[in-house]
Amino acid sequence: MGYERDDIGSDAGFRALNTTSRRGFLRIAGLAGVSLSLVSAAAQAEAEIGFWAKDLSNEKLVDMFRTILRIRWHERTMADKMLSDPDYRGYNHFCAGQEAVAAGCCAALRNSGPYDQIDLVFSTHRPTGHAIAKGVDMKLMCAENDFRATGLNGGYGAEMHLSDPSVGFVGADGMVGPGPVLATGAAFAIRARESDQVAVFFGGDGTYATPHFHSALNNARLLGLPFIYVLENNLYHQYAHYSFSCPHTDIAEAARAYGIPARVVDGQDVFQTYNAMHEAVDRARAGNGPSFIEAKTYRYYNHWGAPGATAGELGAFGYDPLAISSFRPEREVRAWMQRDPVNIARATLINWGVLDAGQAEALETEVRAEVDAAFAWAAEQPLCNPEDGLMHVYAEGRAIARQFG
Ligand SMILES: Cc1ncc(C[n+]2csc(CCOP(=O)(O)OP(=O)(O)O)c2C)c(N)n1
Ligand SMILES: [Mg+2]
Repeated sequence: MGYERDDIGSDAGFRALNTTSRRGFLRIAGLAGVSLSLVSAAAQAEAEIGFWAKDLSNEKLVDMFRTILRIRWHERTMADKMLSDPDYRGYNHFCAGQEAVAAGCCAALRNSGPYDQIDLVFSTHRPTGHAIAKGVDMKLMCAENDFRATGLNGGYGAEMHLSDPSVGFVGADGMVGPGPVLATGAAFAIRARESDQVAVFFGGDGTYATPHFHSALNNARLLGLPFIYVLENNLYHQYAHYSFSCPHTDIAEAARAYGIPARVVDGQDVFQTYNAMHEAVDRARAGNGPSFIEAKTYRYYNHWGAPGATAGELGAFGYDPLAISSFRPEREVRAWMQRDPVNIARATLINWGVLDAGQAEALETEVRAEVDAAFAWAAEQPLCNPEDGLMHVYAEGRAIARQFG
């Protein structure tokens, strides 16, 4: 069954961050690569990964922390709205706890520029963290998620159909499975155009047991595509532990079977996810084919909505009333919350002398104000019309029957 639950709380790396100077930490990091606090023996054995984050400017490092905070406060504000505002209509698959995967991976991508040069992200049914990290406008996303006509996609897409080509966020996808096939198709087009873009798919541990996982990886390897599969292993698909559908402890092993370089990283540490993604992006842009990153992570709330949660409090505790085949023990949720991506990023930056505690707090206050303003703006937007739900579904006017063009 996955990696041992006891390992989850044993965060030697986080302790190292707290007790060593930046220089000392970097020396250890240089020796140990990404595997400081890592959960997988396989990952520790492959500690040759470069520690790219040490070369980043302070501004870029703070920016990654800001992204984590923006995702986190978007999550918490939305959960509180659901629990306390009867007029709120949005639904959500919360990603609180998983922010460092989206933030670190997207920080290594090209997120602005013309559509034929920007890197592309294909997301899942749990898309809001990826969307924020890729640069989607938070106000427009808040309006979209609440079915407002001025939202990102006219208010008829909402959370599971968010899409913003202007930042290379191709979109969320309510179907578990097809995403990597779409992304490898895009990667094929990128290669055909001789562009140096990369196509990235974020997918859960639940995607392992779909045929798309295997065919996408197989074809990406055979064709040497600029494709990166970021697998967010949060241990569960809906209410079942991933060991119900996958025989591997590290799903990365499956990618290796297709001949694809694969890393297992601590998904709670934004600098580890950044490092692994940096390496994968370099490989893809150089024409050296696909990569696979498995980020071990955890979601604090339940599968969707915020069942079990309390307004103003982070996490859903206790027995999940919607559980079918399994449930998440309260102790497991609390253990993962000890390795919170916000705290890890903040502690690292303070330890490195990039920020002091006061500056970190001021940044968080600023982000909370931004998120509050985004939700307030969205709440004042006009609602969409129910009939808009069929917009762009059918062709307008006559469609001429034809075959082969
Ligand atoms: C083809 C398909 N089957 C079933 C579902 C219902 N469903 C929605 S999310 C989910 C589990 C996904 O688990 P995972 O890939 O681990 O992602 P996570 O929710 O943990 O982020 C399932 C089965 C679906 N959306 N699509
Ligand atoms: Mg999962």
